[in-house]
Amino acid sequence: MKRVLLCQAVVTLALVACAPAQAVSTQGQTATPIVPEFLQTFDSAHELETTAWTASAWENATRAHSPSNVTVKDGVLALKLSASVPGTKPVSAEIASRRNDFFYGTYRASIKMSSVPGAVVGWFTYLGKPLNEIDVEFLTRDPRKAHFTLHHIRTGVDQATSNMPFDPSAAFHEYRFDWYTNRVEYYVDGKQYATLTNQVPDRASRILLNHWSSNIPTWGGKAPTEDAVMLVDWVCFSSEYKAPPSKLLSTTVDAPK
Ligand SMILES: [Ca+2]
Repeated sequence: MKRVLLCQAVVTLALVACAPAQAVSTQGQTATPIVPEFLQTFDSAHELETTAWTASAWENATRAHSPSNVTVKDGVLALKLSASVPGTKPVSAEIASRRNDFFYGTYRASIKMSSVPGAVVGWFTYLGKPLNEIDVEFLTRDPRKAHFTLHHIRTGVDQATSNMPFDPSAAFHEYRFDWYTNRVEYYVDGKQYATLTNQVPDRASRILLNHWSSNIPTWGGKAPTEDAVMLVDWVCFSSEYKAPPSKLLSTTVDAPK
């Protein structure tokens, strides 16, 4: 009886405490380390959680990023690509996780895109040197097409595209990729759309989300002349491929005004 009570007390802290041991002997093998979970709901503060994220301020020859284009309101993260000003670089928005230990596991984000053409929507893992990157990208000028890409040392080592059966700017949807040692599986709202297997990234990385333009004719196209805002309701990572508990996710369905 005591044992049962103890288990009940512990279960709210650690759901696996009373479960049969799941560990298997890894003697003679290199065990993949369990990476701590990550769940950001943007619900507990009115500003970006700066212990978890950095708002990018870098710029290059073709675009800039402003931390002031990154805001949190009503439980939703907003990444604004500012209306283009002729003769200037597009002012974009990007956040990068401070943690850089994200590795094999499931990555999920609830995103509502802008209907304004000219933006690139990015949801990805990234390590610069050596290059390791797993992308989910959308171009708002061709809004229903998802671009799934792997970069490993070289850019674009594997890729696929899929057409979504809905308008991604009309509502939040869950965009997910599951990273394994030998493949990356892509899902939207729980439905699998693609599996990439060529040169799968093999280094721990950061998590990033961005909304940008570099006026690239063959990619995002000309920067928008009105503000374009990408919304993110929550982001999660689990090295055990678990979905976040639904009770922890907000019921946000509409964009804040
Ligand atoms: Ca939220």
